[in-house]
Amino acid sequence: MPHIERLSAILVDLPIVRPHLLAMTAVEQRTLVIVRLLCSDGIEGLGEATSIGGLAYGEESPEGVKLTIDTFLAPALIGKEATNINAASALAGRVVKGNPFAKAAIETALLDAEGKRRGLSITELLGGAVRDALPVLWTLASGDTARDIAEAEELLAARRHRVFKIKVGRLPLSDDLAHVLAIRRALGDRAGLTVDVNQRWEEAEAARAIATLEDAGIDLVEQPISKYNRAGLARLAARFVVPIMADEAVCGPEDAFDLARQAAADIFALKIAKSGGLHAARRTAAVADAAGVSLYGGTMLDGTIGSVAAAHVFRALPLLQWGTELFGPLLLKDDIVTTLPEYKDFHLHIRPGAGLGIELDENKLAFYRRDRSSRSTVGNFGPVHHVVPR
Ligand code: MUC
Ligand code: MG
Repeated sequence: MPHIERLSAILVDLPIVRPHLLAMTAVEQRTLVIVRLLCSDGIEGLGEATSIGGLAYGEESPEGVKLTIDTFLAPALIGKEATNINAASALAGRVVKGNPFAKAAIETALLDAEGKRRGLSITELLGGAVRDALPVLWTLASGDTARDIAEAEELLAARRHRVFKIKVGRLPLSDDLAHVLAIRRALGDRAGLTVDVNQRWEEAEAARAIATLEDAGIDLVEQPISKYNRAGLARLAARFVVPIMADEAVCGPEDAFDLARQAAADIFALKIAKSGGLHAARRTAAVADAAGVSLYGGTMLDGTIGSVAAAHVFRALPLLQWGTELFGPLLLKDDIVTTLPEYKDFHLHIRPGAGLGIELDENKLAFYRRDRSSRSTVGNFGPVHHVVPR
């Protein structure tokens, strides 16, 4: 049986197409942790972890993920069987409490390696695809109403996205609502719109704001109040017809169970990173299904490896009522992989192939890794693949 021979975590800093403004932080670039897991049979698995705004959004940073892997997870896992992913995940859970992003990156790499070994995609390892292409929205978060509208128009015309998530919570409530209503007026019924508050409103202002958003025909309201105020989420979910989605509040299956028990959300945003891995995300989804809560395929603005890993899970879910937001690769101005997913006709299509179906671009990795020895590597790689809003 092949064992895990080497496990490394590489910090990579990538430029993005425009700043991405959320309630709690302005994202100016993306830092990814790329996991390379080499097995004794010569097969290498890839994984990725990332965060939004360092520690501004959640409790794990890329630097912390690297430290957790280098210091705790790699020493425990090296020498262990590479093909027994459940045993490796259980061991990771024993030596490290919390740190779901680091664990998800390692489980991704183990599944990628196992898929390559067996000649199967990760979706196939998970039992097969229920759907191939995934609906994918785009987030309007430039911080400027006119620019958001122009961006949406361009992406509608390119048939890349027809649902847009609007980030609010940075501005006074009346300004935020004016921003959403202006986008609604401009796009009319040509696009679906959702709103993500990233926990910023108090319950009373959320109630006022959601009444306006509901009247304006917004499709769903994401994490309007603190993730800790589950009773408040339940009151909002009971009060309004527009569905309330839990994002920061729902990480693993235990959160899903408690939120469902309290009827605190109509929809869960599922993410492999916050669940702690691909299997844990599936367990979270199973709780939602059992409780009658709908599912949405979320992102931490993952790069291509993280997004494609999530796509493999989302393709295999029995139910995925609200599509996905796996647009992270499109936010990047340049990438460190050669195999890019395809975005067309409002859907994400991942490439066929064993494991993740992704190859690293070693030159770009050498250029963008934070610990590169010098800038001597030529960095003028030209534009990436996509129709990119500017
Ligand atoms: C979040 O809270 O949803 C996902 C898409 C996006 O624009 O921000 C992230 C995080
Ligand atoms: Mg969110």
